Amino acid sequence: MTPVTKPISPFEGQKPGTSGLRKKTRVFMQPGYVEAFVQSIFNAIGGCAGKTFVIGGDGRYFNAEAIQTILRMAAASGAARAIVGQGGLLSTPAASNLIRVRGADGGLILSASHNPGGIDEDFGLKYNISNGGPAPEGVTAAIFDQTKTLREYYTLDTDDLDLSAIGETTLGGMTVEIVDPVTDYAALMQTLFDFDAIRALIADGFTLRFDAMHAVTGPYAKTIIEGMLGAPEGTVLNGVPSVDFGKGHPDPNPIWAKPLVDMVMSSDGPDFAAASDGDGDRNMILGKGVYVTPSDSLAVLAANAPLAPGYARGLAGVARSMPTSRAADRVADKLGIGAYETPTGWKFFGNLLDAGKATLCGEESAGTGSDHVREKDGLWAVLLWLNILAKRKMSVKDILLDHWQTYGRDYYSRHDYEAVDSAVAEGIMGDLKALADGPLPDGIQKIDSFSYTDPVDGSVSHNQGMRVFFDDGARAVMRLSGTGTEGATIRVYLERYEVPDGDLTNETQDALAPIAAAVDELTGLKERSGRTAPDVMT
Ligand code: VG1
Ligand code: CO
Repeated sequence: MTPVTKPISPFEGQKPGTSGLRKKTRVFMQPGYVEAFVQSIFNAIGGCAGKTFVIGGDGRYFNAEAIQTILRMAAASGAARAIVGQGGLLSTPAASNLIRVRGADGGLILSASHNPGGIDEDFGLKYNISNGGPAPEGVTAAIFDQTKTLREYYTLDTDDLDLSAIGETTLGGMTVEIVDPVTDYAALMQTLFDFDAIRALIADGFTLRFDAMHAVTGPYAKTIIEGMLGAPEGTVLNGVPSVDFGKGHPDPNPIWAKPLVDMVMSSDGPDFAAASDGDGDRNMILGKGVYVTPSDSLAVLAANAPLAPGYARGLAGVARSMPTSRAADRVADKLGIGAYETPTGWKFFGNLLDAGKATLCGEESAGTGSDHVREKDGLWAVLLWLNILAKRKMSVKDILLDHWQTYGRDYYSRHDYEAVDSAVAEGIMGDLKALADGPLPDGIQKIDSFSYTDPVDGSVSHNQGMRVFFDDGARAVMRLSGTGTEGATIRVYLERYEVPDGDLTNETQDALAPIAAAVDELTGLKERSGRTAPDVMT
């Protein structure tokens, strides 16, 4: 079968954001759009000859079609092997794992993660490198450069492959290997956690629910939680992946997973509940009567990780994205290990993990992970929590309270203003930046724009969010989302520290109201964006 060369004109705006290229599904469905981006990836990485790629996605609308296109193009460009999740499904952490265990050269992951799916919703595509992690900025910049000058792409004129049957087949000169998406991932989890202890906890009457939100983690959670750990059938909710995620937002936060939150807040609710997002890399943790903020979850996991066999030797360091609360730093400080602050987006953790500087990483956006893969990992976080609960034999609420009594509490919340006019949002951010040079209003100690120098390769990333430090130690951060597909989303991150013997059980929004008001006064956020309140508070 001979490869065919087809002419193509560049598409505007194929610039990868925080996590790959995300656009409306109909944008991706334009003739040649996927081809242009995929060829740009292949060109940017120096071609495909002899390479092995892992390919899979979260199962959203257009997932299967995009995979067929990628397979034809990879084969036409001389790739040796494509490892594809059965039915085109692979969670993001499972794809990361497969790249690593199979020694693949890279991976193409089809997902818009927590964004809704469907023909009128969102689609996404990102490239991961051979360490299993998202392409770093140098690579995404090279891909974007290619998209601007692309003139042709290579493909085969063939029928679609059947992705439903496990086994090997060929496409041109490329071997296509369809694998069970769960097997290798489940085996990895078994090496990290004390499955016997968790199984005993559940057998002892501990109750839990896992909401897969109609997204990719359903099959993973069923195999691991209901199968290997023996939780009763029905423990996994919304466990069958659907192309439009049941018309919901597959975003595991108290807004979009409200039914689960309501369940654990009721008197006859389960002891533990969790949810994950479209592509399975995010997690939300709940205990009876309590929501654990992602920032607190990272800190609690860091303090307790050695209770799990995979981390028994202790942690090398902990890394968090800049907007994530400083709770994890307090744990690192006490343990005498490194604490790292990176820009938003998992790609910035890759070097720290590869260099063995950080063992655990986390983001306030419900992302936690470790050096077991190079992506955040929703189910991994759930299993680590279960392992800790099985060992400590305390409720989630008591573990959290005990943590605050030891380290103090970082009251934390993120307020999102969605689909704001882009020019207005840019104006708000620009004006805040101009304020940084002072004179500063009363009560504010410093305003700066966060820049990051990677401690491993020295690369520098500027403009990663505005930070406002208040005299009393509180902090607010503002940045624009890099994953949205409509207008601009302004994210405002608020935090305030309370000492261990202080008032640890305030209502979060009450505790942060003065900081939210100060941000509004400083930026004119509400008036300028035309909102009276945030669209989402997590
Ligand atoms: C958001 C989160 C960020 C996360 C990214 C990808 O980015 O804030 O922490 O890494 O989504 O997560 P932004 O630029 O919209 O703030 V996922 O699970 O959507 O791939
Ligand atoms: Co995700």
